[in-house]
Amino acid sequence: MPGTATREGAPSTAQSGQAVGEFDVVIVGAGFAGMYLLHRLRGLGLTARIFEAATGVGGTWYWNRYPGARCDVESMQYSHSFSKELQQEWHWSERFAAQPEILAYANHIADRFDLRRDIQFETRVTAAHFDEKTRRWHVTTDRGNRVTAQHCVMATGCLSTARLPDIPGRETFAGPTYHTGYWPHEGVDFTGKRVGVIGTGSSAIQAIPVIAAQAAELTVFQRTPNYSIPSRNRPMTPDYEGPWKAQYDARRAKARTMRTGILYDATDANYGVNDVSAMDVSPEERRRVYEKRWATGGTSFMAAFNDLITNQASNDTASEFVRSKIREIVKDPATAEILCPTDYPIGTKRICVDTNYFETYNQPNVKLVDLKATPIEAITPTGVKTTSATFDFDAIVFATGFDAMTGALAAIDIRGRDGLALVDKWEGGPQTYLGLMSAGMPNLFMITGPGSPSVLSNMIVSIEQHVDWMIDLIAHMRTNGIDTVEPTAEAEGNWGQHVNEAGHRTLYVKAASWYMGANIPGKPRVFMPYIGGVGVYRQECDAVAANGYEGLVMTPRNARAAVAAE
Ligand code: N01
Repeated sequence: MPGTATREGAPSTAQSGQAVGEFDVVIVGAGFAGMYLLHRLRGLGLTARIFEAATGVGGTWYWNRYPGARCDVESMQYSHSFSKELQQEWHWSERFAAQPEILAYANHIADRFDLRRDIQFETRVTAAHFDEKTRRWHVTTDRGNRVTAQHCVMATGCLSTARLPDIPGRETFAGPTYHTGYWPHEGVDFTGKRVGVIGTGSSAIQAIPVIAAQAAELTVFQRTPNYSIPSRNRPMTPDYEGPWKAQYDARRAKARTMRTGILYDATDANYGVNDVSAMDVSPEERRRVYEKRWATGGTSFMAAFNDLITNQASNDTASEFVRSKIREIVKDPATAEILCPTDYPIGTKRICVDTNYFETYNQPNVKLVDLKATPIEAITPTGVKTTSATFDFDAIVFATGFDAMTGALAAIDIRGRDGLALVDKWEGGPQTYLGLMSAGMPNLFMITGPGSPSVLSNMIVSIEQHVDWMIDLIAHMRTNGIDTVEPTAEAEGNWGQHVNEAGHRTLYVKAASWYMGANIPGKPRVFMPYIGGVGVYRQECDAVAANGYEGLVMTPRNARAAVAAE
């Protein structure tokens, strides 16, 4: 795919022990979603095989090894709840764990639950075709595997297809280039180097302070400034960890009912969500609330009032507060102004969380280039040329994001009934039922797919909910002799409308964000995730199941014999 980065590190020879034959379920991806699904499928006594492109487990945490990478959901909550022993035994060393610790956790899960024997690494699934006669998926890989399965599950992640921008001359740069999403495993030493970073999203905002601490000179190329809140990360203490572990079941249960699947403050009566409009309090009270949230740190800033994402006037107060903080922190007024976002509401592009991001621009070795004023013309063998200057670098870092939510699915040749290609069906934007299935694609599931809360939520909470729901459905099919399941076109259309209407009731649609597909030229502008909230969404999924899997068509096994005999 043009403009898509290639992943490094995959060996050119096929590994031994390739999967052949038949499985109940083929899973694509060995991140948290694929691994938990495999574990649950074994519990049902089903055979499953994961194909994973990487050399190890961990998904996004395997690939995103850039300096400063860490999660902005607290580790006590960005972790699995399905095993009481696991959640009691595992110790997180910080409030927000860094990438190596999260990857170690993923590896621990693979070992603890003996998952590796059913995972084939270094193998990319290239195609999945539904065979109408046998009602099985035929899955092929770049290692020459040809396997069949009753079910095929895309556990491919929402932010797994990295994107390199189509800047003229990109290939001509003589020095090394890196993408944050495919960072070399051995790390990169920028000591004494002149480094250019292109992009200022969440990844860049985490990486820039760390790179600036090493590099001789760092130049940041910013097209759109971002709102960022300090993380206030700190070491885990027994005082914090103890109550969480003692009350894990109750707290996890509560988190599942929240809009984002997160308890911002587990000890607060309202769990850190201030159920008051920003317009219903005085300017002094608003400032007090924002100051407190700023001091607390993290994404709970967006829960400071209950209408920041729906009411422009309320949002304006939060946006202005963050701009005032940027102006306070950044000493050079001109640089501060360039760093202040002004043309979209706070939170409508993914809110960023940082450690010393704005402070970094006070360092003498750090420069900011405003691409709105002076766009990049080209990348040259020696660096970057904008409309007003040339910059020489020893290395360039692309922090330019992902083909989000649909990119990983579009990279696989997925064909359902009558050869229907998923990419053709989704030409105008993704169409799903509950973000879990798509009409015309029997027995094909997505975990945290478009149309589900996914990227607007604590991903592990959403992954567990999707997998648990899917497992119940597969068990129901087995018990009742059902061969295939797929949504009706009507149910899918209604769900799509519901997702769209929910998005348009918010300010999210005002930003040119990757939520809207706006970062990929030519991608349809559709608000892809479901903003209804994790708690509401769970109720909706549970109601579908309770109503006999409303909206899904189930074909019994005996109908298969009839088709085969035709
Ligand atoms: O990617 P992004 P990301 N010339 O798409 C710029 C999650 N995440 O990897 O906004 C110049 O946000 C682009 O500019 P613009 C999180 O969900 C989580 O940073 O298009 N610049 C933008 O500044 C996050 O949202 C965590 O104008 C170009 C940047 O590149 C998601 O991953 C940490 C350009 C891309 O930002 C993606 O974040 C990290 C061009 N041609 C990531 N093309 C945590 O949990 C693009 N840009 C903390």
